Amino acid sequence: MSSFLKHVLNTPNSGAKIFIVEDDEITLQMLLHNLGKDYHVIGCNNPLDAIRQMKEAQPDLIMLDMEMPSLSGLELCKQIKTTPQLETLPVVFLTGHDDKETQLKCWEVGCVDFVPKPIVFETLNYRLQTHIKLKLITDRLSTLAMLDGLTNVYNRRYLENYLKEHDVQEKRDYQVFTLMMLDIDYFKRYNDRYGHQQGDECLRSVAQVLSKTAARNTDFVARYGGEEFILMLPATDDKGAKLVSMNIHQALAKRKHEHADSEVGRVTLSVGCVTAVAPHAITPMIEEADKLLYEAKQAGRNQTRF
Ligand code: GH3
Ligand code: MG
Ligand code: MG
Ligand code: MG
Ligand code: MG
Repeated sequence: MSSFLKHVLNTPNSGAKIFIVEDDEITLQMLLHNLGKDYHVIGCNNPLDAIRQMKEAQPDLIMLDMEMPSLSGLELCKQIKTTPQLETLPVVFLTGHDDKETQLKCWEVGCVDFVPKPIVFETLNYRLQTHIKLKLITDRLSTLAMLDGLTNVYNRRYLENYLKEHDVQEKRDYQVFTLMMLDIDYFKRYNDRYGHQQGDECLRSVAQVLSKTAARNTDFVARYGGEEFILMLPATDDKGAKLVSMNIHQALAKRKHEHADSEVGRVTLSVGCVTAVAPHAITPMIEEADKLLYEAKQAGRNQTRF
């Protein structure tokens, strides 16, 4: 088992954040007081404003009172389960009713647990710990599943999902968009001369250069294959693309990675760059970028073809 998973399983609460929606002020104060010792707790007595506050707070777990006059806990839970930033969060209901019908309604709207009132804090704490641990482990695993283990940029799986999402007709972007495919020059020779470990180091360094250069928060870098990367630059036109390309070549040159078996004596990149005016699908842009990358190689490497 990874040390992270062990750490989560053996830590009583990990300072997790709990968001409570409860219209009864006395119950809310009691919850804040009792859970506040072990968790970072946020209380909200207005269910109509809860979604907005939750999005801002990004909690690890949500507790909902069932009976609230302005908006019932069940309705609020349905809203949570259809809000992209919140839908995967564990929801625990608090209710004075523990009959079968009420319980079934709670499960049906997607809760992970159900706590009858009056609240028994000793057992509530154990339940919360279990749900929070599962949530933290799930978060960690989903992050790991989309990152490349060597370079820490997004992996091929993440990229494929992004394409699947984006290439559907109704989701196509209506803004200008730039995509680059980048490939390290003579990397086989690099490995042959400097060894595989230094080759790995070089890959990490190139990935870092790309991440630092494409620094807008909508930009992203993915490792496409062995020594090939893809750069996604939404809302970037051909002028912007030229600038980013120049910055990448310059930033890599600054790192002065020696490569005695290449023409210029240091590690360089060849790049194929495509800018699309909307609407566009991305998959054909990758094919186009691949062709341009091939041209860049043919033309002598260490350059970008647009
Ligand atoms: P070109 O300039 O035409 O791109 O030539 P190249 O040698 O870079 O291209 P080629 O496709 O012939 O070789 C790619 C090399 O990348 C071969 C492979 O050993 C190396 N490589 C792929 N993945 C990794 C990795 O994870 N670590 C290391 N160290 N090397 C890798
Ligand atoms: Mg109530
Ligand atoms: Mg090649
Ligand atoms: Mg190469
Ligand atoms: Mg290659």
